[in-house]
Amino acid sequence: MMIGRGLVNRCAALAVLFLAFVAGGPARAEDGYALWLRHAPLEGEALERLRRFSGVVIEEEASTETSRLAAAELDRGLKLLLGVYADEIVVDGSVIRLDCKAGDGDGRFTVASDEDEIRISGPDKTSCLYGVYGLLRELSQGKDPLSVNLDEKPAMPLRMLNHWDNPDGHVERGYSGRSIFDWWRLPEHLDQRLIDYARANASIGINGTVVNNVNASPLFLTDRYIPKLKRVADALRPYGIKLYISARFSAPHEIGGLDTADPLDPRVQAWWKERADALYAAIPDFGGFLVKANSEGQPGPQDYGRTHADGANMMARAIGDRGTVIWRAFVYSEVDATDRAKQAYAEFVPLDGKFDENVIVQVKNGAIDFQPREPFHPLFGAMPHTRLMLEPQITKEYLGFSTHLVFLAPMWEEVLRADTGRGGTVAQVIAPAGMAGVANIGSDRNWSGSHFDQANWYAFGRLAWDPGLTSEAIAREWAAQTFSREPAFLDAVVSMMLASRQAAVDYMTPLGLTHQMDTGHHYGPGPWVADLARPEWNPMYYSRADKGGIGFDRTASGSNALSQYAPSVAAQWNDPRKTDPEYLLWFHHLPWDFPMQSGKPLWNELIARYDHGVAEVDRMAGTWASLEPYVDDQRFADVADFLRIQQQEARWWRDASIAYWQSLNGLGLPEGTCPPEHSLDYYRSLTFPEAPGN
Ligand code: BDP
Repeated sequence: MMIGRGLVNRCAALAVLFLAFVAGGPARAEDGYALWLRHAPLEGEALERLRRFSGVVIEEEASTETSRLAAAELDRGLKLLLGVYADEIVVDGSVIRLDCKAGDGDGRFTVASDEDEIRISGPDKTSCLYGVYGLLRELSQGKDPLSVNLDEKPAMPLRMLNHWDNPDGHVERGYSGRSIFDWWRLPEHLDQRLIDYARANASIGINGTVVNNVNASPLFLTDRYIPKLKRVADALRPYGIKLYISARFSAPHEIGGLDTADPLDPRVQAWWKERADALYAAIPDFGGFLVKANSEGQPGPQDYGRTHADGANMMARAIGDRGTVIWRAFVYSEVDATDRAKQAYAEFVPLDGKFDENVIVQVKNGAIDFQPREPFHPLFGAMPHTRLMLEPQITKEYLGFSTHLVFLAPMWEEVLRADTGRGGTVAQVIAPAGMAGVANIGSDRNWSGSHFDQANWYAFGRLAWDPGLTSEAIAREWAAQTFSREPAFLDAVVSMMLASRQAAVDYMTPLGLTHQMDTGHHYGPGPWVADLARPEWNPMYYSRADKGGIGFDRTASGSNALSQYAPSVAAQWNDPRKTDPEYLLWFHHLPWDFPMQSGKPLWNELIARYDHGVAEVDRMAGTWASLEPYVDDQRFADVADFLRIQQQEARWWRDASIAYWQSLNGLGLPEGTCPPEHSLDYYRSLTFPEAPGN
């Protein structure tokens, strides 16, 4: 024990604590860069318990680059948790032992504690990495080191981020600055941020990343980009993360000198094989290609009269057993007039069983597009001979960008737990493949644009590792690591986070309404938009609102999208009187006076929902205001500012929507209801040319 040092430090600690007490809040300024890995110093009993440990020991034979990294992470985390006591050496103290093998498996690990040591073990290179992060997660929440016992393995093999980042640094649907991938300075310069990105991802079990936009530039397939990609892949590898790229289907034609990209043309096949070989020569563990084909104007096999399976298999054969082709099912046609919600199912179900083994089909959570609430996509369960992966959107394109506080875990939990009626829940259907989240990460100092959007990145990784976790558990562990371990803080902030998603649904698109966002940027209300080139780009297409009623009839009397679900699932949504109100207008077109289960007419219920959303946001702002003593100044103020924006904009959503529905139905407002603040013309006149991410 270094007594002199210890004494000085102890006084310093007392002084800091005293100051903090007097000031009524933590003294440290924080900007959010450290994410949930900030490991704020422990206090009291938790600190005393951790101080018994004298160090980290790696078993010699288990020493790989990754386990050395894991040891360094642990050392760093412990130092932060011990705060001013970090340099004290406890003679004969207990140790934390890392004892993992060098296998290439799924990264399962155990953490076992007794009086003498904490032992982290497992069969794989990544076991100790995941074990270290698992232990630090517990310690950071103030748990007793001697009672940490974990035995974990990931629920699914692929836990990926999809970055919609363009080579020039613009991030499509990005609300947190520019891309973190600096292709201009690569390969010579690799930003430290990429290492911190890898650490953050590894800490929540993410093991793959697609570094460029699904609306892909062919540049990523050129020789010039290979060294750049290699530099990034080399940096991510020790953290157990594989690099993938989005591949542009027409690349053989655009950059390969061929006059076609037809997947059945041998020259095209040879081109892809040569490109795959070049990538694998530089990056032996290259993950593979993600492909958006024949969707929203992107090229694809249908341009040559071929199917999605023809296209996917051709690329999968170029890669062989070295990697995976992930083919997106987000398709809807320019010419097909059927309900957009039906089109992916119609195109993909007939191809079930026709995809090669190393192809995965990636399906968004719902059949339309990352809306605040959608029923689960009917493809889940409907392709039993194809590996399906779930694609949720972490970046909040349709949920108020990074300025609205919306915790997305409840939405994903809802989807993962949905029973497909065809052999299991969505979580069970995707278990052989995985989850890919559209990233919300950018160059902003706090990574995600807002402090609370970090929770969505975190929750995505945690749910992909273990879809059985509850939103509440995830919110609690995230908030304890990110802000404060105080139970009173946690109770308040967790309940605020859990209510936030329903609040957004209610002030934006209550009762199963969908896609009412304004054109292009998708920020704010635009329910009146009806003049865009393609019908399914217009909010009016989705609301079907007129004088007589509102909602999209997807039963047998309408588009019959309902028939794409298993009969047992469809049955619960068939009768509007029995349909869960959250999905009511998704499946039914109903008169404004339709009697709701609540006893209110639909019109009154709709207004009550908007009001509920607005009131919830006010409540969130009030909760946050009461938490000032627990949060450092900068982050407290950042969140408070954004909540003020959200309060105004929840009202804007409510008022603009009500004003528009009134212009159609001519109905008055129920007694005691506040009228919209402005005229409909005012709401329609608002434009936002500077909106980010477009
Ligand atoms: C939509 C986005 C668009 C994406 C598309 C996709 O507005 O930017 O390219 O999804 O997922 O929601 O491909």
